[in-house]
Amino acid sequence: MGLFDKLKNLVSKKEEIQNEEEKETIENYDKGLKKTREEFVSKLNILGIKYTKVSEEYFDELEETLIMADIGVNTVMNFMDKLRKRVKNENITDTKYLKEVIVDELLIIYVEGESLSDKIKMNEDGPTVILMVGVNGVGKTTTIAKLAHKYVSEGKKVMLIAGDTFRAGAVEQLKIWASRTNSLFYGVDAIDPAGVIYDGLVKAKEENVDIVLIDTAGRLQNKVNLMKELEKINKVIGMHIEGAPHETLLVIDASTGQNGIMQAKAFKEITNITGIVLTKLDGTAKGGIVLAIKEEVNLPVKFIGLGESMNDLKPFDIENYIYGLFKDMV
Ligand SMILES: Nc1nc2c(ncn2[C@@H]2O[C@H](COP(=O)(O)OP(=O)(O)OP(=O)(O)O)[C@@H](O)[C@H]2O)c(=O)[nH]1
Ligand SMILES: [Mg+2]
Repeated sequence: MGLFDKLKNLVSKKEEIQNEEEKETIENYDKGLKKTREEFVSKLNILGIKYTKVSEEYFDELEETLIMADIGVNTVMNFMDKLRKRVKNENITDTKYLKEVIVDELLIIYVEGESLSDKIKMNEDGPTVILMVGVNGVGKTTTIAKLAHKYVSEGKKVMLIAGDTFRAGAVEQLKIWASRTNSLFYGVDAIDPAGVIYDGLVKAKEENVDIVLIDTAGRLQNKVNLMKELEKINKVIGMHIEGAPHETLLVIDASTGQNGIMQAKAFKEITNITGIVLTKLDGTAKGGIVLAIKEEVNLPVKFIGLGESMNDLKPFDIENYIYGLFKDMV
């Protein structure tokens, strides 16, 4: 069975799902990826009407469309090479059929790197520590709130630690989120985030917390300073809980496109990032960035932000993503 047939099966399978929770998740993906889908699929359809036969002009415009969806220039180049080869080898002349090949190849980009785990690493004996990093305004604090909401509703005891001691109001903002999500909170207005985290973890252990979410300040003006600060933070965390932090999640705003890719590359150099949270997918047509992260940064996307409400953060799932992106094509 070709991948495009798999897509058709996937779409009908998703549309039949009865389980309330799964249904909600799929609706979320559907809504959250609407802008990308409409932009990308409608362009692809228009292209197919404009050119019924495969030609150089078709390839040029297709390349442009893919780049506009922020799939990433390198990814697009490799992709176009593969596509040209298939067109030649399989004697494809019809753009209607090529559209299926395009979806096929986009899926292959993902299926190929399947070894990357998108699951959160949980600590079996003691608190699981998740450190949230990223430049300012990308959505770190709200993502922490969404994760707290998720874990609390799963019956876990959650604590938020305000490691962002840099921005005025950041501690108070996290405190409000802690109370809204029924989480414990630790934070003081201090100069040294590592010190605050140290004290917070003492309290987390006393309280037998299951999950600790640590907020940090978003600064990348000075790479050396940030590296030193994160080193210090990591050392403090590791001193308290062996093997922690269990996850260091880099938050990226999807609407920043290639800039987000640059941030991922920079952060990867200065600390051990274990996964990406891609926020604000709902507000952008640049949803192709998921594929670019995979190819160009080689880090797993663990969660995606599909809106502003507490339920709008979802574990990244390739099937749901593909459904959200291509459901109108079948
Ligand atoms: N539409 C949408 N908005 C989001 C999403 N995630 C975060 N936001 C919004 O992005 C804005 C910034 O979010 P914050 O969580 O404050 O970002 P931050 O990284 O903590 O920012 P600093 O603390 O200033 O570094 C807020 O208005 C959020 O509601 C998302 O998935 N979708
Ligand atoms: Mg913040």
